[in-house]
Amino acid sequence: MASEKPHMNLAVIGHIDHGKSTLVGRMMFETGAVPAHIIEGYKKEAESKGKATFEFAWVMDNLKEERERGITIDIAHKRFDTPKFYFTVVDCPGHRDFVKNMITGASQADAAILVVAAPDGVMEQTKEHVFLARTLGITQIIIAINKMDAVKFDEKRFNEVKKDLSDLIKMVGYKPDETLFIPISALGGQNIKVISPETPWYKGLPMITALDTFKSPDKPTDKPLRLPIQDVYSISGIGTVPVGRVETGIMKKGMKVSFMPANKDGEIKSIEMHHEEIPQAVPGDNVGFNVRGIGKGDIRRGDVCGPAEAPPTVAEEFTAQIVVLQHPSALTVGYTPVFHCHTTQTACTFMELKKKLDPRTGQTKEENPTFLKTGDAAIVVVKPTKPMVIETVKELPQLGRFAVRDMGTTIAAGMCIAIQAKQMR
Ligand SMILES: Nc1nc2c(ncn2[C@@H]2O[C@H](COP(=O)(O)OP(=O)(O)OP(=O)(O)O)[C@@H](O)[C@H]2O)c(=O)[nH]1
Ligand SMILES: [Mg+2]
Repeated sequence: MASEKPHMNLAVIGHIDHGKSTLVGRMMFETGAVPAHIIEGYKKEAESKGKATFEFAWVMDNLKEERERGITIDIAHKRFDTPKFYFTVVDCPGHRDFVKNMITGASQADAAILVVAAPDGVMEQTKEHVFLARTLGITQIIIAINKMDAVKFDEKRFNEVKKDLSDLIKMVGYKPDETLFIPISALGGQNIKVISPETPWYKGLPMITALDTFKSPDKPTDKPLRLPIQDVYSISGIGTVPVGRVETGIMKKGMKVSFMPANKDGEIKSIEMHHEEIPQAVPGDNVGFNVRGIGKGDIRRGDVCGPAEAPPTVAEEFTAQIVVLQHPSALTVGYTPVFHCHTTQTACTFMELKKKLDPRTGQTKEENPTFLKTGDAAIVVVKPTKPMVIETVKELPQLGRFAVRDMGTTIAAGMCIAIQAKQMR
């Protein structure tokens, strides 16, 4: 059954072993999404395998290798409810070898919890994840200062870590004064559902209540329609039926639409969702629709449907801010990997490396660098090898973010900040 509550995709990020999976397991337990006997079972099994204290993490870490190594490798999706929202939680791995999986997780998220262990404080992947979260467009973040039991629930240590984190998040553009910092123990359960007597000095909200301070992701219905095509079917007696998810705007029956970069026009005859005809589709709706004037061969996956009077933007070139995650050597002008953006996969050439940025601060480190390597953030100019729709993150964030892949790995992630549009008509 579809829930009546608004839906939020929540990423849980932070350095390895800081307790992300344990926190997610704990929140699922406290909200009733996982029953006590399951945790009890994991507890016995984990103890017998020399992995005591991992019972909550095991709710998330289902892979055999994850359990043996006691780390998260791939992202996992789980659902739980608070009074206001239903959350799909994406538990991200903290290990540096699995940052690409963290990116996939973060790119699906509306908000994030950053988990930082009180004994360690800010570590390498704390910084990296914060920067990536910001680059990937996560604007809402709550900070959990975890393992407070391991520092005897000491207010002084909490304030030290909070201070370092405030400096860090401020550098990438989050506002520390508007951010909640919560002292918790994911393992012990303190300040998760209710405020614990162990932290009489803490005057804020417990974790689960704090989640309800997030603002629901707005349904961008006031923007022009953008529906990236996932597939195109030809159904006898009906005609051409493209399918896809409405990212922005509203699709209505009778509407005149354009498909770009195919540059084909048509009129919406009918819209169907879950095998029922509907008069209009809004952001988040996965629909099939029948268009008058379009043949099956005219459009394909990666084309984007928009209103005829405000068609999707086809880029001649675009300027992007990227973060290089993993490149065996150096990324230079002329390099042509595949950009994955909405439903399109298009090879694009790096035309210009404009500036290298400090990934921790976003400040310019070098003008016109000759190459970029793993860990670098940069502003670059990119040219698609064939026509492709992309929009600026400022106008239509849903169509402005991308991942860059080559030979089966994610090389970089980024967002489009300016477009030199191609004249289509
Ligand atoms: N003392 C204490 N230990 C904790 C707490 N939360 C988690 N841990 C322990 O920290 C270890 C790592 O926990 P995980 O939840 O697997 O950490 P993670 O951040 O998901 O790790 P990766 O997914 O590999 O990045 C386990 O031994 C947990 O029991 C806590 O509140 N207090
Ligand atoms: Mg984990």
